[in-house]
Amino acid sequence: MIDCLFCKIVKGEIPAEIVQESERTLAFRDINPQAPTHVLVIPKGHFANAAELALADDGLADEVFKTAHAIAVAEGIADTGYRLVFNTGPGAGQTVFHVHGHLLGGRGLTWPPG
Ligand code: IU
Repeated sequence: MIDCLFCKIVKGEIPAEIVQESERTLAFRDINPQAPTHVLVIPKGHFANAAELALADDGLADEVFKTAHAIAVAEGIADTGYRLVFNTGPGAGQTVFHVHGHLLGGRGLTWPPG
């Protein structure tokens, strides 16, 4: 998608601190981190949100989940606990409409979220 910020990151047109890359997924650090570990995990292909991704290609959603967990292990937060959040829709705080999982950890996380 031409004007999609995360598609531009996938194409290397906008810089990002890449954490992990596979044929179909990309993970990079959030520019405005909300926790010591705050990584965004995305499919390289454009899907607006989590629902669109799961309906279009649930195998790819699976890859996104597995990538997030692998990064949690690599960052040393898998045992203490981490949060994987997919804000879906403006009412839930989604601002970039290319599906992304926020992997958050490295500090205590309270519930419910704001
Ligand atoms: P949201 O769930 O759509 O609100 O999350 C979008 C995230 O993308 C948010 O945490 C931003 O800090 C992050 N982000 C980024 O990492 N790089 C960018 O160039 C831009 C936003 I714009």
